[in-house]
Amino acid sequence: MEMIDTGIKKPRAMLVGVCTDSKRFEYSEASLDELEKLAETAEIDVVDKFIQNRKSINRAYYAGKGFLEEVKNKMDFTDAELLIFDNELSPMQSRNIMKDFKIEVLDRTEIILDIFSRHAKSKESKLEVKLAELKYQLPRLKKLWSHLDRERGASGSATGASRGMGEKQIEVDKRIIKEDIRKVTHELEKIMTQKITQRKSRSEVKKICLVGYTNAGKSSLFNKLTGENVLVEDKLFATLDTTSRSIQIDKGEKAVISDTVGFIQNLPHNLIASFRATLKDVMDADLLLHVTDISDDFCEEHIASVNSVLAEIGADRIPNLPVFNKIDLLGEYRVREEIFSDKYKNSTFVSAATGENLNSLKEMLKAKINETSRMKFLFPFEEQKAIASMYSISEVISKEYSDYGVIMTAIINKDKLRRVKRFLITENG
Ligand SMILES: Nc1nc2c(ncn2[C@@H]2O[C@H](COP(=O)(O)OP(=O)(O)OP(=O)(O)O)[C@@H](O)[C@H]2O)c(=O)[nH]1
Ligand SMILES: [Mg+2]
Repeated sequence: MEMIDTGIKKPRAMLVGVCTDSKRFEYSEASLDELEKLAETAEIDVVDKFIQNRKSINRAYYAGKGFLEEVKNKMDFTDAELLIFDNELSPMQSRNIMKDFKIEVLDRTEIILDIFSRHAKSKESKLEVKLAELKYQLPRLKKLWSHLDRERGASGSATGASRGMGEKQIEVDKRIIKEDIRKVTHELEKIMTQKITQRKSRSEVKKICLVGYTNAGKSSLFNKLTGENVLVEDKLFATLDTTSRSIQIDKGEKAVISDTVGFIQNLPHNLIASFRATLKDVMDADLLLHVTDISDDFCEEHIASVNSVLAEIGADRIPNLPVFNKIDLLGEYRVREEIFSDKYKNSTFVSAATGENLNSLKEMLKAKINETSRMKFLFPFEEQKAIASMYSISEVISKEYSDYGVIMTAIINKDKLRRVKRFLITENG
């Protein structure tokens, strides 16, 4: 579809970040560049950006008051109406800045939520974004209604018996939002249940999932591996909905591979929690392909951010193959490839753009996918030794108690299976 210029002016914004560790100044700069890219994806014009070096975060304003005054002057001078912070602001901080500097304020989380709501296509991801938005709003209602109390302020009842109008309105709104959260959560639970039923019916097929930092090239690799044509864009969070396709791994043997939402540093906790249905595909995978843009100077920080989200959703124990993408952009930094191949076990270096080394990636996939399996075991309670041994011979994903014994789901190497095979209840648990 062709973009039509509606003539609507994009909001003009300035960006600010705070650096509390001077050794990490370059990283703060990279983070602010990333915020600029996020803002552009959210259709905002970035006029200028600033970083303040300070010992610690200002509790009331996040950045220093004097620094913000200077920025406010620059905003007036350039007709910028929006100030965007590179971190999540507390409800109090954003309220104070709006009130005392008379400017519109947004934070990193709100920009990410805005992009997510623009890019959500399926019923599932739309509900997930809605849930994250509601959870973000709940503690921030005061921002919208405190003016009612300020207006009435002086005329307030001296008996102290009545609360301000704003206060009452907040109570009403809180109730509405909580009710909405309940409804959306219920809808998502239904989707989760459907997913679990669907999964059972195709559980004999191995599942591979592409994970990684946003813009790393996951969708590009997905297309190369499957011959599909999912959306690839030089934008952050181009993919929000999971796409799965079956691929041929070996003669006659098939696996399902999924392309899914990317991660970013400081991904709001609420957003991750709200994306449980989408991230279920990651949690259920037998093998993760962790895709990283090796041409980015901060790619190791990206790997750490992705790993921390994986840990948060309990997917950090799933076998994981590092895939370094965009080697065509390395130029004189080709040496990075050598350093990383020593540092990251089983890593592959590819270019989804030129197709370089994609065959090695397929070979690696073939070798790895059959090495381990996700299986379910039932141990009678008296088999304490066997239960304990599971932690050394496999990656235990879950452990539950039932009337018959301990049920464990674990990812286990084929050659270790012999020792606990008699407790096996299902393959691909
Ligand atoms: N030069 C080069 N560019 C690449 C390569 N792989 C992907 N790209 C570009 O990188 C950008 C992001 O690619 P995507 O495949 O959309 O990345 P993604 O990881 O799916 O991103 P999100 O869905 O936003 O998380 C696009 O502009 C791609 O054309 C590569 O190997 N080399
Ligand atoms: Mg993508």
